[in-house]
Parts: sequence; structure tokens; C-alpha cells
Amino acid sequence: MGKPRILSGVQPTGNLHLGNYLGAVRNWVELQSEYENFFCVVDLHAITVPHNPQSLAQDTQAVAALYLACGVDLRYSTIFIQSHVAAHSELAWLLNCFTPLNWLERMIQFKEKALKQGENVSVGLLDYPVLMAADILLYSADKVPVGEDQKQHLELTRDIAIRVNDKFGQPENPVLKVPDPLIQKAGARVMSLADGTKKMSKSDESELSRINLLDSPETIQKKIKKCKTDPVKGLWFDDPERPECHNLLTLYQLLSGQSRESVAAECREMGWGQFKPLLAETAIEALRPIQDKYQKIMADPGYLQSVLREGNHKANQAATATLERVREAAGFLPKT
Ligand code: ATP
Ligand code: LTN
Repeated sequence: MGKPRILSGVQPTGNLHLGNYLGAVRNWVELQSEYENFFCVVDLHAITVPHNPQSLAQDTQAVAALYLACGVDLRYSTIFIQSHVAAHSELAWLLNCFTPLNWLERMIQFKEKALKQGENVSVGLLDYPVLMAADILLYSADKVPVGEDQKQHLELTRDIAIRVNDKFGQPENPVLKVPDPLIQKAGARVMSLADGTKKMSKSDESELSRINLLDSPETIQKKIKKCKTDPVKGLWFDDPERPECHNLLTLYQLLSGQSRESVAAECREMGWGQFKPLLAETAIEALRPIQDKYQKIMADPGYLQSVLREGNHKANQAATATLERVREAAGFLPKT
């Protein structure tokens, strides 16, 4: 028996921020030696809302480089680009035909994103979770480490897998592996710096709402200086009246690597004037090694290209095997 499998991905819709890092990528890195991991840059998902063709390729490369810079280790993990493995689109089509429309209409992320798009909602935006299910099911992933916002999509993925197994498999010989989400408690929902009740997101129009992994020390200082707080003195976790306070303390806890108890004790008497510079310094120091590594990787495009070539090869092998199994179970004429 090999190691259990992990699959996860991030959209190249812009710069990765602390939410993506603390909610997802950092957990991938922590877990990776216990699993066989596939990490993809989900470029097909990035075009479900209007995108810029001038920056898609560059953003895709940057996200792949950031995976490496954050510590994804090629001894344990495969990094690849979703659109370079055609099986993702192909399985998504098959799953589309086995997924009831009303399962998709219920998705919270669809409803939220559709509202923002107005008249411009694409079929792809509605279909987004089916493509995500294809990403996961192709690799027979046991676990999918994501932030809290993806929980509903993971439940849908499970429902789709169970439905395909019921329709086309036998109980002792399922067609698809039913995956489990892996959502860590701390960091699963990093909130916006401008509003502690909204999640930090790449698509928020305000740059001040998020800290990007590649922000300069000056930018980080400025963003933290300007972030929303409250007039209360003393800082503590879990106060529903103080969402910003909880969020900023959590960021400090995760970025400093301390326990929650020690942060609670250290900050109990602090005012914002003392805490903000401390958080800014901690964020700058935590991101420095990632930024240094990123610059080195980007200075050698041949290296990144070879990582992706190798990754695409491995991913293609794993994905094609599953696609063939589904085709066969659904009764397609085998390819000659
Ligand atoms: P967009 O705004 O373009 O939808 P996003 O910032 O939500 O993008 P994704 O690419 O959709 O980022 O998410 C990649 C991973 O990061 C997912 O596992 C997701 O759950 C996680 N993630 C995104 N935002 C946060 C957040 N604020 N807190 C914790 N995890 C997050
Ligand atoms: N929808 C995810 C990105 C994503 C993903 C995946 C995550 C696409 N395919 C497969 C985990 C596994 C998001 O974070 N918005």
C-alpha cells in the first residue's frame, strides 16, 4: 500500500494572499511528507469570471513558483497546471451529465460570485464545482486540504462520486474514491483587513483588504497601519463584537508560530498602537524567506519549466487511468 493521496489547487486569479497561504498552502507543506501529493494551478477555474488574457500565463507561472517558494517539496509532491492535463476537462464533461442542475444552483460561492457579475454570469461559473470535483476525483484523492469556504464544494464532490458509484459501480468495486475535506481550525477563514466579517479574497477590489505573499515590507507596514480596528483597549480572541481583533490576533498567532494561549497572554493588555507594529514585523519576517526563494526561482525560468514538465507527465499518468475507468464504467467504446 502506498501513501494516501492529497490533491489541492489555487486559482491564478492574482497574487496569493495570507488567506490562501494560511488556509491552504501552508497546510499542504506541513502534511506533505505523510502523503503522495498533487498540487495544481487551476487555470481553467480562473476563466470562470472575466479574465485578462495578457496576464493569465504569467499569473499561472507565479502561482506555481509560489508553491515551491512556500516549501512544496518535489520529493513528496507533484506540481502541475490543470489545463495541461486534458483529462480534467474531459472528466468534467462526463460528470456534468451525471450531476443534477439543482445541486449547482445551491452553491453559495456561485450565488455570491454571480451577484457580482450581474448580467455576465457564464455557464462555467455555475459549472465550477463540477470541474473541481473532476480535479479531485481524477487523482483518487483521500484528503483535500482547503480553506473553510470550499467545504460545500467538497460535499458536492463527495455526492457526485457517490452518485457515479451508485449508477455505474459495484459496492465492492467503486468507480471513484470518495474524498474527505481537510480543514484546519486556525487559518481556515482569514478575514479582510478592511472588514473582519468578510473573507480575505483575491477578487476584493481594495488592495488594502489583503496582504499578498509578495508585498514589500513597506506595503505590509502600510496595510497593517490602515487596517480596521476598534476603540477598545486590550486584545482577546473569540469576541463576536470584535471580529477584527480576533482576525488580527489569529494572524499574529499563525505567523509567529506561537500557541494561542501564549498570544492571548502576551496581548491581553496591549493597545492597537503597540500591537500593529508587532504584527507588521512578524508578517514581514514570516514572508521574507518565501519572497527570497520566489525571486531565486523566477530568476531561473528553465528550472520552473522542467518542474512543470515533469509534473504534467506524472499528473497525466495518474489522471488518465481514472478517466479510462469512468469511461469504461459508463459504457463508452474503448479507444483503439
Ligand atoms: P478569488 O477571490 O479569486 O475567488 P480566493 O482568494 O478565494 O480567490 P482561491 O484560489 O479561490 O482564492 O482559493 C485557494 C485556496 O485558498 C482554497 O483552499 C481556499 O479555501 C483558500 N482560501 C481562500 N481565501 C481564504 C481565506 N480568506 N482564508 C482561508 N483560506 C482561504
Ligand atoms: N475552488 C477552489 C480551487 C480549486 C480546488 C480544486 C481546491 C479548484 N480545484 C481541487 C482543491 C481541490 C478554490 O479554492 N476556490
